[in-house]
Amino acid sequence: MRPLLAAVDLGASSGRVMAASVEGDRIDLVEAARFPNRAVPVHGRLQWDALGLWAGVLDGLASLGEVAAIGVDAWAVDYGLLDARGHLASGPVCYRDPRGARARDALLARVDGTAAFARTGIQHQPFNTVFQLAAEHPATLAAADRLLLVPDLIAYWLSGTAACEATNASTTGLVDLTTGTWDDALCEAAGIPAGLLGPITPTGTVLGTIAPEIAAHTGLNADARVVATASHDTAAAVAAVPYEGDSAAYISSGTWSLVGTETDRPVTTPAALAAGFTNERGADGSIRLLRNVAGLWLLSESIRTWTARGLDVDLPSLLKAAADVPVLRSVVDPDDPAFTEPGDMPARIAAHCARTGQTPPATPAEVAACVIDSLALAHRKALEALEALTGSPVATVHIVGGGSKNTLLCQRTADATGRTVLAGPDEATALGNALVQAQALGLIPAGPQARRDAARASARPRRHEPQGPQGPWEKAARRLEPSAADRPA
Ligand code: LFR
Repeated sequence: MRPLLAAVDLGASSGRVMAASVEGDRIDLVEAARFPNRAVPVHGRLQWDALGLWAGVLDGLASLGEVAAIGVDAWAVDYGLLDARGHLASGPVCYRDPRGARARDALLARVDGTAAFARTGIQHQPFNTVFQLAAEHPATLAAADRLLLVPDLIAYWLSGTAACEATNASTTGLVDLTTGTWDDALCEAAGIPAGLLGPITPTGTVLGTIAPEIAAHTGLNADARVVATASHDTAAAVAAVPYEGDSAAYISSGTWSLVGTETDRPVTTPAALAAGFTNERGADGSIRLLRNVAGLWLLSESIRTWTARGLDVDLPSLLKAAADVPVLRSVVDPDDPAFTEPGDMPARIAAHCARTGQTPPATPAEVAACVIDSLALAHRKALEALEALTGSPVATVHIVGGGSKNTLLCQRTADATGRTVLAGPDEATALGNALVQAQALGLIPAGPQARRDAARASARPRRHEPQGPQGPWEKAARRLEPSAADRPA
């Protein structure tokens, strides 16, 4: 029988349990369960429903019968707090909650941000765990025994073992890149009690077998192991990029577009800080030098707004209609803070266009076209900045993740960047999650090369060649320069 692995992949808009069967040097994925996820306002904070996700995970696992192992990945930075008896004392607050931005400004007024970036490699995003923790009431932290990032929390509920997996730990903004351990000075400055953050667990560690109560509840085999896979979803996706050639970059496309490359050494210069790049830990200890671009969140939140108003919008028809809107009719900067929080996205996009002297999109198709072209343009800008930082030209761009199924986005990214785009796998996160588990169990050979070979054997990317001139994209990029935003409408 082929060994079966469960890849639990939790995203901002849905969670999945993927059944991954290992066949020789390749992994086949089948979706066993999918359940919705969203953040909701609770008593003045935007929170995730951790227990709802947990229920979805349990139901998905129950449908599998027997597995060799389970690995959990999720979005980064958010966490739950456990009390001294190991119970959840405080559930995860969503990274889109504005508390982080306020705490960031306060902390960076006391701490040298450039020096902190040089040590941790992590860009000062308002949602970083360090700023979320700085925003907590001291009494909340004093009462907590242990912090667990979201995937570690689920893995803890599955196995009873509290871990702090390395790829996701790096996103907290609290890990010293050189030593690979917590940066005590930053922890102290942010008011984080000693011991709240446990030891960092190497990626691929087998945490143990599932807890007996979980085996009983799900009907899974009692010897199913829980593996600390690359638990940051972006790290898992990057671990499964089927690179062709050396001069390739990746875009992990979903709620966010993570645009970057893999390097041996971090780039923590003031130029990297100014360009908005971050250095996260990869599955093999490599560095994921990347920039967070706001991503398809702008589109999913627009669809949510229209649906709430009773409009019947389905994604395939919307994208088909968007393809017929004149290219670059209007563009926005997806990273404008106005787009961060949940809300009426089409109205905010229209306001941004009006402010920058452009015709605001009026129909859903025009809004969708605006989002797609804006992302393609943002991808271009991020790749140019990446090339400038590393000094290495990028010839090919791998788009992986859910957004790789969006052929319009892939083609426009090829057009905007003037580079070949290789699209897929769309399940890169689950694939990377499963590949790291397979390596931990010795089902495929260790090391990045063997994993890439297995990723290539498991996925066949779709090719998009650039079409049309670059001129209009250059002109559009200028429309979004800071001075343009100040122009009267
Ligand atoms: C993508 C992602 C990004 C991280 C953002 C917030 O899902 O994990 O890598 O910056 O979500 O956690």
